[in-house]
Amino acid sequence: MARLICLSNRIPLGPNPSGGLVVALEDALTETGGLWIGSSGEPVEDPVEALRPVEGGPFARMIFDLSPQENEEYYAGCANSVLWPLFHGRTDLMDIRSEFLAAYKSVNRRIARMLVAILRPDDRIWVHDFHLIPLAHELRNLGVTNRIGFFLHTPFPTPLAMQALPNGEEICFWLAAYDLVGLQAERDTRNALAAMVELGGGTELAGGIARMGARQVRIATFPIAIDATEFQNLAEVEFDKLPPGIVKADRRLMIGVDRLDYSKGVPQRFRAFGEFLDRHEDWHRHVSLLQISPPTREGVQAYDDIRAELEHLAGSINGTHADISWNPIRYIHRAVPREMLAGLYRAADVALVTPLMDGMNLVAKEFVAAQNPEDPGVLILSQFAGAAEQMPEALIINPHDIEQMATTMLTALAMSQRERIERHSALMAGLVAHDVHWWSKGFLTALG
Ligand code: GDG
Repeated sequence: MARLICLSNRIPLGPNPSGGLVVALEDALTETGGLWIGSSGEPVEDPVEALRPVEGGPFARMIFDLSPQENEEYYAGCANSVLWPLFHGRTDLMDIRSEFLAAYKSVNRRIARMLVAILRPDDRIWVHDFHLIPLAHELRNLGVTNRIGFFLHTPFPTPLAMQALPNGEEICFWLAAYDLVGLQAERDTRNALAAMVELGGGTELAGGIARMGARQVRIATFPIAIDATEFQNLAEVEFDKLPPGIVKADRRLMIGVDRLDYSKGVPQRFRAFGEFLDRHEDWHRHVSLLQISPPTREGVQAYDDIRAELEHLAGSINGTHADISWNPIRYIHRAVPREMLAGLYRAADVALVTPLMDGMNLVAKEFVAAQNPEDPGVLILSQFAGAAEQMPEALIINPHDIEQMATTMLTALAMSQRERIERHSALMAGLVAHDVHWWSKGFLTALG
């Protein structure tokens, strides 16, 4: 069986790496004697130009280092301050600098050189996410003819938004160097195909194939997923271990779980909860919102801004409504262990998943999987999460419409048990049928 090589910006480290992608790829990597390659995450001066093996673990891993300058310009700069905002509809936050775009190319070129040194002719290569879009193009330049697939974890912008990037057409050209490009949702696949034609000057052929010059690439939707059964079992066990006081007979719990990122719509969610409390005094002391937002990308201005905004909003809503026995919002700017998270999802009556733009959003799927099927909670889900295409039985909202979100909070809290069960069982059936193993198998089969 041909060896599978996965590449991502960060590699899951530690003796027992965890996380959704590891679950998705572990089988394929171990079965094929495969390999996962990524950056060490610790910048070093004058990094050597060679992949270094990581000891132990269930499958082989190799890492490379970035220099502090590469980390600044390629990772914090191009990836986090240009491509992430662009791909999430925040062109206003893009910090376009020629040195960022140059570092993006040169780092991808360096990774390609290091990969070629260990590559076998029949290896299949699976590249993950926006940090590494040019990689296949750089590999082709070095004469690599292996099958190469790419999966984008974020949304794909419209061709109009792509014009905000000085080298928008180059992105299309880079994508054409892959054999297969996978996207999270149909909307993204439509955008990517449109960009290949409108910006890249390519031609769309039948079956989602784009032709650019001598190359043809298939562009298709592969919605990422979770191991729903495993998560359901975890939540059932962990619910019983929650500290006392989380579940209260006379108080309902709403939960939000998001990396602290401006794409996640948490300020809008807080405002909607404030509006709900303004409207419904009868719910005071009977509902609270637990928001878990571990920090990411600290030091990038837009992330410092969103943190300050959330602290201000939570303080202001609590200041207006709290009393000595009730705080409406508990805002936790720290990561909680995965096990506890599973228990908390199960304890919650309502999940607020309200991103302004999101590739998929796995929190929505985890919340549904964690519920007690006989007395499940209700998922409120943004129409702009890729997950909305697969989860129509959630209460779908527009996160820009604060009034609608406040109204939907009441709908969720007042929903009959029968309706909750009906919606949940339809959602859960979808999660079990289309789990993370279905996702990775689907992509790898299509890659061939
Ligand atoms: C990107 C795309 C796409 C969160 N807080 C804690 C914690 N988490 C875990 C969640 C979930 C994961 O992090 C977040 O996944 P999401 O999918 O919601 O969002 P991103 O991090 O933005 O991921 C996204 C995803 O890639 C996969 O393709 O769905 O659209 O943006 O698993 O549970 N985990 C722990 N403590 C926390 O405090 N342990």
